Amino acid sequence: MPPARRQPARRPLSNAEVARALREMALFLEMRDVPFKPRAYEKAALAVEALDRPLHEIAAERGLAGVEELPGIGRGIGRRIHELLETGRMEDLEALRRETPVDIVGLTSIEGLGPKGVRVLYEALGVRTLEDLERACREGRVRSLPHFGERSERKILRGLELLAGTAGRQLLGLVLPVARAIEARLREVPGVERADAAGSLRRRRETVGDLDFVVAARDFEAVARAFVELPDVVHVHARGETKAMVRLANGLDADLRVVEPECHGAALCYFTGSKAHNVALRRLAQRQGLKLNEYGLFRGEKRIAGRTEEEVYEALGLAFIPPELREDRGEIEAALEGRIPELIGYGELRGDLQIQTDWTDGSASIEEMVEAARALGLSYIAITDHTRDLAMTGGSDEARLLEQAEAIRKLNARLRGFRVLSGAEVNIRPDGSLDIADEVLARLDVVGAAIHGSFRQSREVATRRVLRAMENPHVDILFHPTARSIGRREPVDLDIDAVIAAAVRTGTVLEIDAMPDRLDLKDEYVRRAVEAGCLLAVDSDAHQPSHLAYAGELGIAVARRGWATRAHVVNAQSVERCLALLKDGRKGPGGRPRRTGRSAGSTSRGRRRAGRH
Ligand code: DGT
Ligand code: CA
Ligand code: CA
Ligand code: ZN
Repeated sequence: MPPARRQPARRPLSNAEVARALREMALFLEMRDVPFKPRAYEKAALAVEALDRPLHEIAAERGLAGVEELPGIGRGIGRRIHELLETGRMEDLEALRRETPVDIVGLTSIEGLGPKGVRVLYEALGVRTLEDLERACREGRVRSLPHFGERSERKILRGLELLAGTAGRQLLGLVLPVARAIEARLREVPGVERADAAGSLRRRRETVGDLDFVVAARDFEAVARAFVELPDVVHVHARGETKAMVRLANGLDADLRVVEPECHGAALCYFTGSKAHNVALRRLAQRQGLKLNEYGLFRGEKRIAGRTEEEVYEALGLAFIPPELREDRGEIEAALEGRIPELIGYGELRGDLQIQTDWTDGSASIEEMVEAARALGLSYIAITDHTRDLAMTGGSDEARLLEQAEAIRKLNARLRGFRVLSGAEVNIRPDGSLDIADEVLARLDVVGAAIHGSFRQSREVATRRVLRAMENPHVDILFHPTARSIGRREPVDLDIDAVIAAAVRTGTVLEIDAMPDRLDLKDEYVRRAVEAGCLLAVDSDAHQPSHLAYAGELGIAVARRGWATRAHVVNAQSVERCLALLKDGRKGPGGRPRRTGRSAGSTSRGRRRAGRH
C-alpha cells in the first residue's frame, strides 16, 4: 500500500524541537565567530529542555511575555522562540541556513569537528552533508586543508563509522518521554484496557530502533484511529484493522498492535522480545508439548495462558523475568531454577554521587540542586565539580575545592533531613596521576576520578592509567569508567576485567553514569562487575536540575540490565552506610584517616563486597 501522506494543520512544536533550533543557532553563530551569543543560545536550549511544561502551552496562555520571562531565556531569544512557535520558522535561523547551507547539527555531531571546521570544509570542498564529508575523506581531500591533516581525516572517518553504527537508532533517554506520552494518550482512548510500549524500549536497551505499542481493547478501530492521529505522527506508513505503522516527528517509526484482552500478556511478551528470548521461550514450550505465540500459550487448541505475562511465565514453569533481562543471556535458565535476582527497583536510589554546579560548568547553584534532589525523594547528594585540568569548565583548584567544602559545611548546618557531601570529579591524567593534591582529596567526602582526555591510548597504557588512579587511596569512585559517548566517541580501550578486579581489590566503586549518551558502565560490563562482587554507584552526572532524574530512570535501567540488586549500589543505601562503603578501611596503611563513624569490625574488605545472590 502506498504510504498515505497526511498534512495536518501545523502541529505545535515540542520543547525538544525548539531546543534543537536554538542549538542550531548557537552553532551557526559560533561558526561566524559572533561573541557571547552562541553561549546564550546554548543556555536557552538547556533552559527549554529543563521546562516541565510544553512551551507552546505557555505561549498560548501568556504570549510573548510568558516566554521571555522564563529563566535562562531573556528578551531577544524569547522573541525568536515565540516566532518559531507561532510560524514554525525562525527567520534569523533561515537566513543563516541560506548563507551556509550545511547540515551543521549532523556534521558537528562528529567528535572533534566544530562549527569552524565545518565552515572550512564547506568553503574549500563544498561539504554540506555527512555523505559529502565521508566522500571527501575517502578521496583524501580533507588532509590537505589548513588545520586538518591525515590524522583528523582518519578521526573523522572513525567518527562517521560510529555514527553509522547507531544509524537510525536513538538514545533511550530521548525516546522514553515520547513513548510515555503516547502510552498516556492511548490509555485515554475509550475501551482501552491496557496500553504499553513494548520492544527494546521496554527492555530499556541503550538505543531504540523503533517503538512498539501493544494495546488491549475490544474496539480495534478506535485505537488504530487514535494512533494515526497522535500529535507526534508525521506520516502513516500503513494501517490495517489491528495494526498500524507510522513515522513520528522525532524521526522514529512506531508500530501499533491491538489485541483482545484475553491475549494481552502473550502479545506484550512477544512484542517485548528480544527476538532471541522469544525463540528460547518457544523452544522451552515445545519441549513441554505446548505452543507459544503472540496469542497465547496453547495445549493443542486450548489456550492455557495469555491474559497476563505473569500467567505465561508461570505456565511455562518459570519465575517472572523482568523485561530488562530478556536477552537470552541466561535468564531463562535462571528462571527455571528460581535464580532471578531481586533487581534494584526504579524508586530505590537515596542519593546521587555525581553532580556539577555553577561553581564550574553546571547551570544551577548547590541549593537549587538540593531542592531538585529533594523533590525526587533523595536524601543526599555529592557535589563533584570538575577540577583544574578541565580548564574549559572553569575547573576548581585545591583552594576552590576547600572553599566549596566549607560552603557545603555551612549549608548542611541549615538543612534538615538532607545531607550535602563535598566532593570533586578529578581528572585522571594520561599517566594515571590526578590533577588535585592528595592532602585536599583526603578532606572531601566523595572523590570521583575520571578520564576526560587522551582517549585513544592503547589498551595496555589506558588500563595501567586507570588502575593507577584506582590505587590512589583517596579515590572512592571511578566515574563514567570508559568515557564513551554513544554514537559519538568510542570507549577508551580498557581491559575491563582487569579494571573490575582492581575495583574489588582496592574497594573502588564503579559508576553507572546515567547521562543519556553515556550510560557508562554499560549493561554488559555491569553484569561482569556484579558477578565479581563489585560495588556500583548510579549517578546522574547532572549539570542542571532536570538531569537528576536520569539516575533513577536510565541509570537504574542499566543496573537492572546488568542484574544488579540494591545491595550492589552504594547510593541506594542510607548516607551513613554509603559513606562507610566508600571509605571503609580500604587500601590499608597510607589510606586516609577514617572520618565516618564505624565500628572497628567494619573495616574488613569483605564488607565492602556486595552480597551475592
Ligand atoms: P529495535 O526496534 O531494533 O530497537 O529492537 P526491538 O527488540 O524492539 O525489535 P523490533 O521492533 O524489530 O520487534 C519488537 C519485538 O517483536 C522483538 O523484540 C521481538 C518481536 N519480534 C519481531 N520479529 C520477530 C521474529 O521474527 N521472531 C520472533 N520470535 N520475535 C520477533
Ligand atoms: Ca522496536
Ligand atoms: Ca518494531
Ligand atoms: Zn566527567
